Amino acid sequence: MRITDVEVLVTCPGRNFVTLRVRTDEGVHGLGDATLNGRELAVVSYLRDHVAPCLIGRDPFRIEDIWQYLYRGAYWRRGPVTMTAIGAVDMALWDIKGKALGVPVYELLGGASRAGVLVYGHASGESAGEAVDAVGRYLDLGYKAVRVQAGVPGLSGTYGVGRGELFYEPAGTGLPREDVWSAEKYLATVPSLFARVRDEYGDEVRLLHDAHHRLTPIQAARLGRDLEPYRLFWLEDVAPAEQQEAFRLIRQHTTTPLAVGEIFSTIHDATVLLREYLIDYLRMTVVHGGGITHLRNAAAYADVHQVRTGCHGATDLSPVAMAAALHLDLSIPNFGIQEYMRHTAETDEVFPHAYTFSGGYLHPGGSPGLGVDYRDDLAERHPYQRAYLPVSRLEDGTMGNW
Ligand code: KDG
Ligand code: MG
Repeated sequence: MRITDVEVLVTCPGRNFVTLRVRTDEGVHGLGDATLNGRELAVVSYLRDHVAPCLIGRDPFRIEDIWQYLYRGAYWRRGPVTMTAIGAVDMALWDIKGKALGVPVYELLGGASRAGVLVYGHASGESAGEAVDAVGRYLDLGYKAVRVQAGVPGLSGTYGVGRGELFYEPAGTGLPREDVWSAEKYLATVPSLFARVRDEYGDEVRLLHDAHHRLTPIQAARLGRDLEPYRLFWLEDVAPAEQQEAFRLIRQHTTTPLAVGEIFSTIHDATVLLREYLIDYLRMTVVHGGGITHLRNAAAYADVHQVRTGCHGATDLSPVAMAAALHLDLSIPNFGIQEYMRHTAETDEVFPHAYTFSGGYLHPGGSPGLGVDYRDDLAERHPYQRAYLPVSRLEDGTMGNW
């Protein structure tokens, strides 16, 4: 089998997605997600101008060799644009191999290690009361784990607070929106939010929270300690993820489990965190972390350090990346949890998929390959629209971390 064509497809069914389609001389094609939120067209060019010409004529079954060729061969390694592009190619090749052999990708990865993939949903509200009510709606849908975020009084546009009942979409069209941030105001509200959620729903539901890289190490340590009575499943990105050494201080102060890694592009971003047992969950994902091939290696390295996976699964990861994550989640020994931010109906129509949700678990389904299609006819109705994540300023106007 040979690769004959590589297409980079851009569509905006409610938000932008970049999809790679790799075609072969035997009529089998594979899909990969190449979406990098707010920097989509950089990956389009990387793939179209620099990667696609190198793939034509290659054997798509040689997944590992092509991964190494793209990673080692570029000389310029790592970084989100490079690793998203490699990730998209890698997903598409696993998809082709599964389809050609007539098996779902998880069978190629060693088979199912569990019956389903535990997921968490996103409950949020402008006020703590609204967020508490939103948790109830997720529990009614069968979720066993819920991330909880609430607006902070006095601050506009707090991270994680969604529109509508089930959807959260931080990216907006046009230039970046500017939000206002105060760690002091935030820290004063989070513990009481979780006290209310535990009071209302008891101890069984797994609760998660994302601080989105905004605290200093000592603020992060304090938040972790203040949340201990509410036994969180995890506290995510409690300090900027690239400051691995900062987690030494945080870890000394709190037993709240920590999750980091959605912005990591290779395992080299997490070596201190893992080797020194500073985190409990690794959030790297297939699309921004070099595909199934690299994430499988990263998960194995995490497993050696008793760290479980908790793959990023926000709306900016297309259903193709979600499916790829689910095949990996189902197969690896140290799976922890999968983020599942639901896509809108418009998005799901462009990407019909075999994965299904039931009773708090997702399953990738039994279709050969990844189990996701791409409807060109619908995708073409939604052309790319410039969109960005917001940026964040402190109350005095200084730039902060979004
Ligand atoms: O593109 C960035 C979003 O995916 C990110 O802000 C969402 O932090 C996030 C999460 O945990 O889903
Ligand atoms: Mg996050």
